[in-house]
Amino acid sequence: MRTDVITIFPEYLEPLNVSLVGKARARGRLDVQVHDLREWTYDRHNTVDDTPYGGGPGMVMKTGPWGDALDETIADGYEAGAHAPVLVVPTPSGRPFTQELAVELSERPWLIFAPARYEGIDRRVVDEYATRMPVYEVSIGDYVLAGGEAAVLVITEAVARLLPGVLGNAESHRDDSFAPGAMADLLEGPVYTKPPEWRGRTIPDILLSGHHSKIARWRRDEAFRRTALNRPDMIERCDAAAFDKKDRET
Ligand code: 6GU
Repeated sequence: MRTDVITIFPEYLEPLNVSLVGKARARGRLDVQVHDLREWTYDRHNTVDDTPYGGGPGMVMKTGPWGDALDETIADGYEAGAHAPVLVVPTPSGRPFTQELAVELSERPWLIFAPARYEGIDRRVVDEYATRMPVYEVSIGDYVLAGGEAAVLVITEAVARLLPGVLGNAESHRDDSFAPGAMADLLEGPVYTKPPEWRGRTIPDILLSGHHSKIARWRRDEAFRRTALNRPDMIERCDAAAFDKKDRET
């Protein structure tokens, strides 16, 4: 996969050199190109924003730098052999970023991120590129960040770990909270490792029993409990009949 990130804070994307994403890049599974939006400004002050039409607080990012940056980034990507770009615009007014959307994006060969600062990007930029490629306006949650760069980090990490050959063990995302399949619709429960006792705290006996079906049942009960506590909305949406069926099986 190729990703391009166009930003006025290239150094904000430094964490993409670290940990799982850094390894995916080092192994050649992911090519990340970070670009400074101000390279596409031609005035003395490298202006990227201006006051909003219609008045109001804050500043709006200008069409000119974004259009030139996107055109050149797209042309360079094609030149390098990339194809089928999609534009990802992080914004608190976008659709929710979910595991399902992470999977969808992980199946694309080329993502171009356009994170905004200030009050956002002039609408005409999204409208223009939407005629040329799929555009995903994405929010990472119901709160307001100062800019989309942190969202680019979040989305890139969620997507990169789904790429073939990035996680050591393909099983590693089978039981993920929000993964379709085994523990679908439940959050993950607690986990333990050695030593068996720490500061007087032991681990649940069942985990030492070697009784695999009972352990699986216990894990599911714990997952259910944690979900009920932290995400009651997910319990309301879940399929109670499917749980009852599984309980009869185990
Ligand atoms: Cl993607 N951007 C900003 N600025 N704030 C957010 C967000 C994105 N998602 C949630 N809040």
